[in-house]
Amino acid sequence: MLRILLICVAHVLLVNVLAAQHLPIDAKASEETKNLYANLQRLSDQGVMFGHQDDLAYGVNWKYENGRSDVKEVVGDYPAVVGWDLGHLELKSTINLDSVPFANMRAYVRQVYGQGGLNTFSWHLKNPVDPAKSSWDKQDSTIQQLFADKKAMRKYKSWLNEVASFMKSLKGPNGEAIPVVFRPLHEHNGSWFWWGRDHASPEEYKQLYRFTVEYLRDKKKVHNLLYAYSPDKFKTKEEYLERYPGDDYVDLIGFDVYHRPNTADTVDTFVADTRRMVELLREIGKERNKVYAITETGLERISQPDWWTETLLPIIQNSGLSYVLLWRNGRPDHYYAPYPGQASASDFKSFYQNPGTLFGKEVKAANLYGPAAPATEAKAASGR
Ligand code: BMA
Repeated sequence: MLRILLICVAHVLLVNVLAAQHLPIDAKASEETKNLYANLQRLSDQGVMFGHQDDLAYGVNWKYENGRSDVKEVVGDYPAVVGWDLGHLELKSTINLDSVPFANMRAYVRQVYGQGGLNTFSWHLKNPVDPAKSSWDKQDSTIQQLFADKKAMRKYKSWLNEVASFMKSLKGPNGEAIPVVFRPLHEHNGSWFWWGRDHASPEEYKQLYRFTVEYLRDKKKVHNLLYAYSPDKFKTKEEYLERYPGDDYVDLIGFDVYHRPNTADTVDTFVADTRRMVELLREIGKERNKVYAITETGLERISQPDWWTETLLPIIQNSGLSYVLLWRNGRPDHYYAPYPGQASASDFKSFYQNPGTLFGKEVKAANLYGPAAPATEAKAASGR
């Protein structure tokens, strides 16, 4: 009797340990990738990492100057997360669709990793059925044609081969593959990309997402990726999950949402609507044991000087989000993070100081790629 009881207790303990351990969908994920995934989960209890697209590559009025970052020039610290885009890698171009040289990108990824931060990748790829056309091609039935047309499929596979070699070429100081978040086929519940809602059925989208994961993971044996699923804004859980490829294909769930003030979208409605989406995401994340994030956001040109503490902070505070990524500082009329002298710079400093936000120094202290230790106070450890 006692023996049976002990076996039962041991079983319960084992099940709990396994459930608590967050494992990526790739059973062969590298050690650092597994560590990263468990640490993302752990760190999300302590604060939300701040991210910025192309942060090290350029900012408002500068380009490709080593060590620079608009964020750092305002708060004295790099973002915790930096986003990159692989668009045009598929064409074997040496620069991406926003002119970032892929050779530089590789070096920036290494820099972020060396600083203990996280890299994420989106991919504004061309249309493999009609490669002259961009991501923004609105041709109906592209996915269906892709699977029906051998030539188009060969093209898509050759593009994935480029992605696979690029991802494998990301190496840390000891030759280890740098783990990154890959967020393919994003904003698919909008219809502005060829993989979008009006151009494909839910099943077709899922088929393409699954194919993409399986090709990179199983065929090309890329083992340093965490996969993100990230539609645009949504209203209900059902809508969010309509095109979800399944728990075996997704590590991180997120969504993209931009603040575009107009008469219908005041600060209050934007905060309330977005917070609601975050709450739905939190529920889905808990149910499916997935890390969750706001994968793109921002107010273009940050015309509201207190946007950081009055709009973004109430959305992300005590949310369990892993990170929030602001879009790129592309041009003086198209930027989403402040730079010195920008109207929201001083408010951004308060946002930085808030205990709920995590930047470069804090993630460095959290050791994202090391064995997942029990929760520690990242803020305290970083000395901020
Ligand atoms: C959009 C804009 C474009 C850019 C694209 C891909 O939101 O920033 O200028 O080319 O993202 O990065």
